[in-house]
Amino acid sequence: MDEVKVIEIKKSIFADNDKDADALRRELKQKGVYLLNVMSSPGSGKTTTLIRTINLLKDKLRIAVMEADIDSDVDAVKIKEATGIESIQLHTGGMCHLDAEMTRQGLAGFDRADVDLIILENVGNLVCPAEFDTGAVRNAMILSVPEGDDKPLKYPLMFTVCDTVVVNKTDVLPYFDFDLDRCRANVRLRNPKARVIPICAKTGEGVKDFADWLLQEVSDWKKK
Ligand SMILES: Nc1nc2c(ncn2[C@@H]2O[C@H](COP(=O)(O)OP(=O)(O)OP(=O)(O)O)[C@@H](O)[C@H]2O)c(=O)[nH]1
Ligand SMILES: [Mg+2]
Ligand SMILES: [Zn+2]
Repeated sequence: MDEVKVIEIKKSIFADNDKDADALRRELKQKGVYLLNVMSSPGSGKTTTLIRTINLLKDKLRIAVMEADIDSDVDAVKIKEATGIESIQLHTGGMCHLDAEMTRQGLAGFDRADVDLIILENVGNLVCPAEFDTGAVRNAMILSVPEGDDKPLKYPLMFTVCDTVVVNKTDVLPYFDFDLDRCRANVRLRNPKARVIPICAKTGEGVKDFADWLLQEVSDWKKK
């Protein structure tokens, strides 16, 4: 089994997270590193989606991944084994989200700095990760079909702060009364500009749409 670096994140001491996040965003811009923050409930398919996406993009972009979890290194190991890219595990010491200072501690753990894109898989949780700006250029979230199309109504902030909502596990649509159009309408209530991308990470269907969006994002941002 591949070995991955595990970083124990210390609780943040910064009082003003928004300021700290803006500072981190500026530092990353100077280094030319695009940070994407991916959030969702536990088990909605973040790691599976990232593996598929990275395998579509790794010849076009230099990518690294930070996996944040309360404990274990299973996700970082999975990413490394399935994609071959550098992947580090952050342990949040029980914290159910990452803020900008914690993200900074994780970023410091990378061996190499010459990457175009770092993807942060945030702790599985629809509530507080949405409250803390990590310093990412963009937030994306994954909603899986079994969770229901009403989640934008119940977790408004998550859907307000995310520009891209990936709807995963479309293979099980026949077994759930999840309506994609109703989901799109619910997402629009929270964020009229958000795009909804249906995928099946299990088979790979639709993942190219997400990968194409991300590739375009990174290249537009580099030109800014
Ligand atoms: N049927 C189906 N299962 C899927 C799909 N994508 C992921 N899964 C399964 O869902 C489970 C959770 O997937 P993960 O990718 O580990 O989800 P995660 O969001 O990273 O989970 P945490 O990191 O624990 O929050 C696994 O058993 C996956 O095989 C999909 O498109 N369809
Ligand atoms: Mg995961
Ligand atoms: Zn939290």
